[in-house]
Formats: sequence, structure tokens, C-alpha cells
Amino acid sequence: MTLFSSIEPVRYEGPETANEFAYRVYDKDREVLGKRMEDWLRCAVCYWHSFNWPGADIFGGGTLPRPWLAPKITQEMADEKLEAAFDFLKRLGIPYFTFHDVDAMATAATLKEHDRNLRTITEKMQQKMAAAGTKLLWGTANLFSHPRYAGGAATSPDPEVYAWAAAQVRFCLEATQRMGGENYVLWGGREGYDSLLNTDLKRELDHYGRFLSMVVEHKHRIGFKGTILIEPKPFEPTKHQYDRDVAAVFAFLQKYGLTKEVRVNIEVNHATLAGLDFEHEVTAARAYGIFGSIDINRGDPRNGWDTDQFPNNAQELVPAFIQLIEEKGFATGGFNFDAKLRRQSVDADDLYLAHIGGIDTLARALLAAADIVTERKLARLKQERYQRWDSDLGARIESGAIDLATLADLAVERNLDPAPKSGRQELAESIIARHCKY
Ligand code: XUL
Ligand code: CO
Repeated sequence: MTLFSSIEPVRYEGPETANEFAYRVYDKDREVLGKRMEDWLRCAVCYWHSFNWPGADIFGGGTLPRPWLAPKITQEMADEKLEAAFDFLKRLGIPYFTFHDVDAMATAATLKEHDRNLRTITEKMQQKMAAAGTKLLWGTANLFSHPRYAGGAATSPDPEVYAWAAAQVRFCLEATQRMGGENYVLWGGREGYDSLLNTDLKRELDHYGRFLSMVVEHKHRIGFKGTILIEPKPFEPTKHQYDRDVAAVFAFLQKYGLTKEVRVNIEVNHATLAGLDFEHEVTAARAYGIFGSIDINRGDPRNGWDTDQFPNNAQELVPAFIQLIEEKGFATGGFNFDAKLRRQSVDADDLYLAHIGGIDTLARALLAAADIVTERKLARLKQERYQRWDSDLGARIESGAIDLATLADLAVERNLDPAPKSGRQELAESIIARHCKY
């Protein structure tokens, strides 16, 4: 018996069910455009918000029943947490989870102890994973909570902090590999600054670039087959985070020669904090060839911080899902619920209800996007908008065969006078809206 044992395994019961602990839309074996729903979505529960967060915020302490939590977590407490987490995962019935080193292990004071405690818990995790049939979507090292990382980890002004971070990443990357993890994530929570007055930005970026190169070198040395992912976020906790959005990450990867080695884990709430649409980030990542994975928690449009809420608006997600379908799905990524309960959601059941609602929302968005892609109206609208580029003139420009002066001469000679053409935005928006019927 654990905190999460009161619920029967969650199953698909269809849209008419009155059971709140059943999936109404998420039917894992349902075929959508030739692929099982489960394989499109590759859903993951995150260990930190779900099991390692007591419901504290900056104004008050924990509200959620998480008896295995304390400032110093013993091995017994880590084991109790593991028991509860895998009980939940097994009953929820989705294929993946994600974790930070410190979410799972007993608290460690030294690096040797850190290594030992991480090995202890991840060995036990592997047994649980085998028994529950749960896989690891990604692992990551927490390089932002401990006071030593207040000034950053890979961008710390102190090389000894940098070395600590390197050790933590090495241990966690190797643990992720042993666990069959499909990706390894770096979220640079404090890789940025609070003030430029005390920050050597150029030096920090070079240190960060070298750090990432070392991670990639080590990945190849140990033969880790997963993808290395950077998770962009514009700010919070620092005032400015270097990985502010997909474009900034791509520029960084280009400067340090890593565009073929590292991809992005895009979080909905981070995109909106950057003043961007979620679908913008997915579309940009695809354009740059660095699309990797998604953290699917949303923000609240009324406030400007990272509220990490479970998604519940399918229509909002459909444009990004169209991108995902055009991409033919994730390669190694998936949808990670990097989402937390509200502080008043104090029942054990609330964690189920939150995930079930979120997973059904993804299923709804997938079905709507699949219909839109199959219908092809939206695709045709876009194609027609660019049709003039399929002309001889378009081909000459796109192939690079024409220079500025020749192009200018041609425009003058032909007396070009292109007529304005409708962008059909309202029609495009209506197409999305009318397919959201699941
Ligand atoms: C923080 C955040 C992290 C990363 C993993 O905003 O999203 O939880 O996903 O470190
Ligand atoms: Co995240």
C-alpha cells in the first residue's frame, strides 16, 4: 500500500464514461495516421513536481502529503518515495518518466556520497522499471537548487563549482545510460545573470560552450545512444538565462560547433514567458533541425511566471501538433508533464486527475491535428500562398543563381507590379477551430 494505491489502474473507457479515473480520449492502441496513440505522445510523468515537491511556494511551506520529504532525505525516505512513485506510474499506464538526480536519491554532502546514493537509488529504480514496464524518457542533473550554484554551474565565476557540476552531470549521464534513458536534458536554470555589472558574459558563454562540448565528448566516449537536449527558458530564477529561446540556443550551438549534437527540449510555459507562441518554438526548432522533445506544462495568461500547470486546452495545442505530425512524430523525445498541482490539491487522487486531464488533452489535440493534416485544406492554403515561388523567377532566386544587380535589372525590365494576395488567416484559424471536436 502506498499513498497512490486507492485508484484502480486507469484505463480507456471512452467519451461517455462517468468515471473520472478513466481516459475518455487517450486510447493507447488507437491508430492515428499509421502510428499508435501511445507512440505519438510518448507521455512521461516528472519525478520532481509529482513526488519531490511538497507544495511550497515563496510565501508558504508544503501543503501536499509527501511523507518521504524532509530537508535531509534518508535512504529509507528515498525508498518510500520510489515505492509510491512507481505505484503511481504503474496505475497511470503511460510509458515514461523523467527525473533529476537529487529528486530520487538520498541527500548527499560530498561528491563521493552523491555518486554512491545515486547508484543505490537508480539500481532500485531499474528493478522497478522492469517490473512496471516503465521507461526513462530523460534524466538530468539538478545544477540550480544547492547554494553552491547560486552564481550558476557551467557559468559559475568559480571553477570548483564548475567541476562539481561536471561530476554531477557525469554521474547522471552514466546513470541515464544504465537505465536505458532515451535523452539527457540540460536546463540552465542559473546559467545566466542577475546583473551585468558583476558578470563577464563573454567568458561565461565560453565556459558554458566548453561544458556542453565536454558533455557531448563524454556521451560519445561511453557510447550513450540518447539525445542531448537543452531546455530554453528566458528567465526565472535568473533575470536573464543564456538559453532564452530556441533561436538563442541555436546561435549558441552554432558558435560552439554543436548543431549536429544537441537538440532542444521545448517547454510550453517557457515559450510563453519568452513572449513567443509554443508553436513558434516548435516550428523554429524544426526549421533549424534541432527539434527534440517537449515539456507540456502551460502558464497562466494572467501572470508572468512559470506556473507549471497541466494542459487542458487542446485547441491551443493543435498548431504545434500539426508540426509534430509533419515531423512524423518524436525521434527520441516525448511529452513530459513538467507540471505541478495547485497547492490546494491535497488529495492523492488529485495527481491522477491532473495527469488524466492532461493526457486526454494531448489525445484530443492529436486527433484534431491528424484530421486537419488529412483534410489538407490548411496545407493547400499554405502551398497556394507560396505558389509564385514555383515559377522560374522563384527557382532562380532560391538556387542562388541570381545576384542583386541582375535581379534588380530584371524587376525593372519586366516592370513588375505584383498584386496583393489574401493571407487567408481567418480561414486558417477557422479550420483549426472547427476540427477541435474530440
Ligand atoms: C524549470 C524546468 C525544469 C526542467 C528540468 O522551469 O522546466 O524542471 O525541465 O530541470
Ligand atoms: Co521543464
